[in-house]
Amino acid sequence: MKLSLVVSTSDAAFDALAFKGDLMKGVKMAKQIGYDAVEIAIRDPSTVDVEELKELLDELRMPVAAIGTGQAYLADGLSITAQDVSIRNRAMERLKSHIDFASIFNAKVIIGLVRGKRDKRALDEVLELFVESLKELADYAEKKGVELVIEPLNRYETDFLNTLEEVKSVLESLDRKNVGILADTFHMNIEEVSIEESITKCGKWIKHFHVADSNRWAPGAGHLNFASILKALHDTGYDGFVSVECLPLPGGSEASARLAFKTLQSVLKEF
Ligand code: LER
Ligand code: MN
Repeated sequence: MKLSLVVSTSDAAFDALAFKGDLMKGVKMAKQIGYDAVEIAIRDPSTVDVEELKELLDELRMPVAAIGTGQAYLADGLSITAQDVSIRNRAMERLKSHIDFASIFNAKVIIGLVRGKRDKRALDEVLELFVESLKELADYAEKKGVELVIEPLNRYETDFLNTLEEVKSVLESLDRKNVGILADTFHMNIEEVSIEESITKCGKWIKHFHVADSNRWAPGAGHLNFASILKALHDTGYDGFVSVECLPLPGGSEASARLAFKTLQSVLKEF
């Protein structure tokens, strides 16, 4: 397993990002601390200078673990389950542009907040829209060699697909090989009965992993047991990135990214 740090383009609305504001600065800082890769949260790929970014990443030999898409929902209100078909279509177009972007960097694309909310609609009705949209995106991504990861989110951020098991059952019926689960310790700490048992049960579907401590501060600043969580993940055969997505706490962006790195590295060296 390798360590990645979430960095963001300058117009980030989501605040659980260690390096919000200056993408290039964030990438350089991640490299300097010792991270193996970055994950980039992007509202709209058309706002990013791809050439400049690619040049820097090539120079630093930093791969891109994944592309986050939640800002398309938070800042622009786009959702792939929106009742309004024009919003849904715009969400699909935006995510296809995220997939195009990801294909350049050999990165996965995250479907988290951009799935939207039920907002009092029947679960079946919303899941039907979700599956229809997801199949279209998975087929588009397949042609580009890109994998999608669905992130179970806690109940305070969305009102469907909150647990790993719920996402797993959607994926079992989807019949698409390039879609998996993104498990995030912050959300699991709220929603799962046992973080370790859920990881073990859904292990074969986990294709990406986010870490923050219980308070969404850097790993090491709360009360999650990363030794047993990462051991459970390791035992599933997972060999992907462990990506730090935390608030810039304690001590700001750099201090929190350093603490996260130190905490996780000391756990991972045992495997
Ligand atoms: C994103 O990865 C996440 O964890 C959410 O809480 C917000 O998008
Ligand atoms: Mn996350």
